[in-house]
Amino acid sequence: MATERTLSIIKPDATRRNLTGKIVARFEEAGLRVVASRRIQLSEAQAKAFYAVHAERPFYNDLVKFMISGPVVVQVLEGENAVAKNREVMGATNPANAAAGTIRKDFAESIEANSVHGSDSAENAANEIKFFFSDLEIVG
Ligand code: RTP
Ligand code: MG
Repeated sequence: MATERTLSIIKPDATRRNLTGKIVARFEEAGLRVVASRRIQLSEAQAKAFYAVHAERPFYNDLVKFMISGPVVVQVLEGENAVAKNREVMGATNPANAAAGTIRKDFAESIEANSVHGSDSAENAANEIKFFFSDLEIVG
């Protein structure tokens, strides 16, 4: 399996509770490396654009509001099988269904305030990484 990159977001519920370091440690312990990182406040337009694939879903407006409710940490994670590995470490979308030892099981507040985002395919990862970072900002 070749080295892969994925886009991770530490969401506002987690930055608010000062969990950034604890969450990054989970990724690092799983063999993923942070090769780009920035703490930002998303604008409404940015959040809407980032989640455009969910525009028709009933939770879209609430999700956008939540994602702009505080700072987020956007990161590129690199490693073997990074997309799948990251999602394994994150756990299921709804913390009630997340496996023991996953980030969402241990930290998420609800299905919406679920602490982390991770790209769901290599193709989406490439687009999501481009959304936030230029090539020069990613140092592997
Ligand atoms: P993510 O994109 O954040 O990594 O999460 P995911 O793939 O596990 O979940 P997805 O279906 O892509 O949904 C994106 C985010 O929308 C919020 N959500 N709320 N209220 C609801 O029923 C609901 N369902 C999803 C969550 O914040 C989810 O992570
Ligand atoms: Mg998703």
